[in-house]
Amino acid sequence: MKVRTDWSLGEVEALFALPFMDLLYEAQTVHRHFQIANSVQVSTLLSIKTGACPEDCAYCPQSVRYDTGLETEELMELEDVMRRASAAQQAGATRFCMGAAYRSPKPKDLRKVIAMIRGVKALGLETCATLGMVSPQQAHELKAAGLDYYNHNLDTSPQYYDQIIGTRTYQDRLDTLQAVREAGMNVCCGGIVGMGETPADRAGLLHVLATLPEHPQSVPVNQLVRVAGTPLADAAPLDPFDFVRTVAVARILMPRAHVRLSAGRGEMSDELQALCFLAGANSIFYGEKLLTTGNPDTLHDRRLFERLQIRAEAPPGAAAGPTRMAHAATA
Ligand code: SAM
Ligand code: DTB
Ligand code: SF4
Repeated sequence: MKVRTDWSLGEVEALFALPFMDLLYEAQTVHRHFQIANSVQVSTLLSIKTGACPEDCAYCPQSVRYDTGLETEELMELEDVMRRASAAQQAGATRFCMGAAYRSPKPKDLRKVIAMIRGVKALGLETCATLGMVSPQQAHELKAAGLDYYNHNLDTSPQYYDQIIGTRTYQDRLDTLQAVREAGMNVCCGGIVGMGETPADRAGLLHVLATLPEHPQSVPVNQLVRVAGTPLADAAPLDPFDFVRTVAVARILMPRAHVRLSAGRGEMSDELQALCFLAGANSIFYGEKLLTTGNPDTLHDRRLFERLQIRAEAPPGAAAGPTRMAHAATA
């Protein structure tokens, strides 16, 4: 088994076309070769700047163009972010991801975010940020501040992209990913399923991700959270097995990546989540809120890990051994 970046679209489509059980068997086989079985990485999200975003992403409650009733919030103060990061760490998260509803960060905002990154990093957490488009210069500044991961999603296939976003191009996104990669940061890049795309679009998205010059280190697979007021509020629900298929194909194509079961867990049964773990998902967002929408309650997640005998992945550099997730009421 080797890691490839030369997948053809036909090969990706053929994986999607496999009988469900054959696909899961192959995904779990790849998983056990490249990843630690029964271990799931735990990240916590915080929206450090909420709403009033000038972009028009059709799925997003934070776009200024849609009336979703969301309360907008200016960039948070450093001390508040630090309090939330400490709470997330106490609760067992090993990575803290700060999200801001920007098209791209302005210099004065970037300076403040950089102070947050330094602070969170000093706690011993892995740091992640998602701030929209960044230039090569900004990517270098973020790297110098100690940012471990930058999240920037492609969201869907190149073909379907225009139906979802009009204010920035696919190439803009690829340029940001290149800037992040060349600055030496880990890339966190995935997409959303359940936006009315076809199976060919899901294959198209994973094909682009798996043929980047280097695979993203993290691949979030989000299920659309349908938010009232957004253009996708009434999108037809996805067949849950198609969600699982997407996770499984991501695992097979990008064997070393952490595949994250991201948005949408709140609407998934425990059994469906277990199938996603079997398909190769090995990261989740833990904490009762994503950015603006809900996530499963932490007690429920801890119980789920116990019931499935899943361990929370130890932070990098920590002594080997099982880690436990604690109560995250304040995270
Ligand atoms: N503004 C920045 C950007 O777009 O890159 C960072 C924040 S943005 C909210 C991060 C990601 O969240 C988006 O790329 C999208 O994949 C995901 N997302 C946003 N709204 C979502 C929804 N309703 N359901 C699922 N995923 C969503
Ligand atoms: C990602 O792929 N999913 C997260 C994270 N990256 C930033 C965001 C999910 C947002 C879901 C909608 C919301 O809570 O606003
Ligand atoms: Fe803005 Fe990001 Fe939401 Fe798009 S996904 S509207 S860029 S916050």
